[in-house]
Amino acid sequence: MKRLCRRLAVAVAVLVWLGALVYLLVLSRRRLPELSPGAVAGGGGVAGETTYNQISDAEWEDMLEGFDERSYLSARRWKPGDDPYTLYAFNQRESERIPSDRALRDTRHYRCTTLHYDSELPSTSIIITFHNEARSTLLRTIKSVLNRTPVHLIYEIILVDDFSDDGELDCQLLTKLPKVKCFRNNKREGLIRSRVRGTDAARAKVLTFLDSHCEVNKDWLPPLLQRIKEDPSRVVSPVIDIINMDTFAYVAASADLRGGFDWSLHFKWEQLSPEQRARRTDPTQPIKTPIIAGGLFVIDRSWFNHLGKYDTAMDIWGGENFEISFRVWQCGGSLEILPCSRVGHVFRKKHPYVFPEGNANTYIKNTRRTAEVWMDDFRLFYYSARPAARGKSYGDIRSRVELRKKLNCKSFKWYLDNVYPELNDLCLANLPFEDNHLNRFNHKCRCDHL
Ligand SMILES: [Mn+2]
Repeated sequence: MKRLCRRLAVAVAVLVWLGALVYLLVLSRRRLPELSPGAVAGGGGVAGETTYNQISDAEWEDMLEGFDERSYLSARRWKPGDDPYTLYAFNQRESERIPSDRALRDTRHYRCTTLHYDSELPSTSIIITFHNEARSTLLRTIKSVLNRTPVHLIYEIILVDDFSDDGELDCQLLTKLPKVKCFRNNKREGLIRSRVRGTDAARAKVLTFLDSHCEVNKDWLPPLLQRIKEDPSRVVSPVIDIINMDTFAYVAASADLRGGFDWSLHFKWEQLSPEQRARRTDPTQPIKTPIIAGGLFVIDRSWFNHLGKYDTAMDIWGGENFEISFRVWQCGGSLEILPCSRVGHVFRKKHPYVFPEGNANTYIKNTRRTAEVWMDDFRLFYYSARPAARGKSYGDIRSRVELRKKLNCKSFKWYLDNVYPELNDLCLANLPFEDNHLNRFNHKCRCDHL
């Protein structure tokens, strides 16, 4: 009898202990979103504005469930007989077949799952700019964020509709989803000015830029926020997985890549060198990168503003990732890719939209501004590699030159020596004779192997 009593007591104790554990677990999951200091409710004319930070879990669920996805997706659907690539340069038909909340394979290294992050991380304003984005991909971007991010880390999701043809609708309808705000430009501004508009409205401590055809993967955000919390001068990006533009299959990208470029300021992914790889004994460690791809990254808001945001005289798309990358490195920050954060992106072969000034002209204008402001005499290498840039107008750069002076930023020589020495080894096959005086920089350009 005594024995039975003791057994019963043990059983009850275990049950109580388990019950308490479950209760605590539920409590921790139901933690209300944090109230960021400096939060300003109401933004004047912001569509769908409420005090998002006080949203309860019940309201969150109601909003998610109450969103009429079917009716949202019914507009501008692919019609049988149409070429599914015409509108967006990816397979629209396939994108519409895939649910907005599809499961994704966790593509991280298994050791990432053992890492721990601070329970107190700063919350972030997620900024998504778009121009004529397919509704299916835009919605999947947002839903993946809502489904795979701890609620309290999302301060708000700011959509900036860069004057899409669809009128007010695209973005307005999405404000029925939790935390989503919508701004619409009344003329085409391009990615750079649209982003700045989004950041000026943002209120969280940290800014997160996402492209409008992405899917974030499991635990994508905490690794990024952790690095910024430890050092706000870091600008961090996830490994960008590939969403196939034909099948929409989600494919893991190599985690041994970093951003690189050549003298024409053409971006490319680069394998880490054998020496760099040998030094990486821990595959979860951040990878320093000379340049970011530009579409997806996270930056402290004060640091972004302090560094001069973006060069808002740049048009439409392209080159802005060089400008911000050089600026971050030369003005005292750093750029890294975090292998334990994964975000998928639909890579396309061409732009689905028009550049009012033409694609090449816009790219030249934007990169020429970058070269003139940040590359010192090394800009001559850029002109040699891109002779078409020589005569093209690039507008007034005085305010950006001022900014560089004010921030007391380092030289491009410093950047080459310390951040991207590999570019020194890249030689110009057709360096014109008149540019031979570049050698006076004692630049160790190894032309002999050409
Ligand atoms: Mn994109």
